[in-house]
Amino acid sequence: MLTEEQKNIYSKDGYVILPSVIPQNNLLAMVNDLNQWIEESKSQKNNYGETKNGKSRFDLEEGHSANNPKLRRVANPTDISEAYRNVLFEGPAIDAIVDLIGPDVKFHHCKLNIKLPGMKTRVDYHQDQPFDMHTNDDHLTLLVLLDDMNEENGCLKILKGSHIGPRYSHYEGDEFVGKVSEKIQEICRRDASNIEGRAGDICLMSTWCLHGGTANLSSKPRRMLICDYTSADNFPLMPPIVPADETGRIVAGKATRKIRFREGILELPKHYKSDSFFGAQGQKGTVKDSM
Ligand SMILES: O=C(O)CCC(=O)C(=O)O
Repeated sequence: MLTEEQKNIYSKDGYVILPSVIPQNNLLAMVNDLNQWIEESKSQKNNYGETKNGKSRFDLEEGHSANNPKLRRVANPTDISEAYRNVLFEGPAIDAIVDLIGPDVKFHHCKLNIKLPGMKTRVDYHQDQPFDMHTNDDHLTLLVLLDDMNEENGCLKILKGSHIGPRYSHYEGDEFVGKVSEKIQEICRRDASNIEGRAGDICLMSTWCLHGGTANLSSKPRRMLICDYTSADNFPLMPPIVPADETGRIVAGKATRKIRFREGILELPKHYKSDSFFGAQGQKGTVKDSM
């Protein structure tokens, strides 16, 4: 499905954007479920909904209310929605992933990041693998745009080529803060490229890419689905931070008992207490959410 040029872009930059990959009916079904979850959140004051590790599934930004809903994250929508399973376990996005880390591919976990107009949620620069260390680097993050996304509504930003290294610490002293140091953040804020596109586009990004995103300053929503996959011979070095019912599910090819290792030194994260990584990064949620 990917051209040689697109594969080369992924190798060189650490990510590639593919336009119009998600069929319109799948996109609409996902957006409908999400609209319903936003509607349901209006009757809630604190984070709510159970996930596999006892954390809340629905994570609310500080100041959330019925009139001004601020649902910022839904953990593993595949646990509760067929619409999301239909896109993340089969179909064209999986075909594209197979071209980069296949033929045998495993699902790890997924989440929705939501930036509605007026919300403050931002994402400080980080790499994804330090949250879920694995035995090798055939590990990527699929981003599915559920809305048109650009600088104004808080698009994702990626530092080109940062997947090549170094592997940055996401600690401040002994505390796992889920972001890189201020010095590296500054470089990212200066040099990172905008990931802009239309609803239904996807971006495939190495889990070593430095990336983040500013708040939505526009009157349009910015909702994005984020999903991690690995090659089948890539094994987690720790229990997932956001475990899904289907973590480890083979979505292409076949399973293996053989583990492929990389060389080098990795720094394991700590499982943060808050319901989502926004708490670990120091952004306030509702009172129930311990930081
Ligand atoms: O939502 C965004 O703008 C960035 C999301 C992200 O980087 C993440 O959740 O890992």
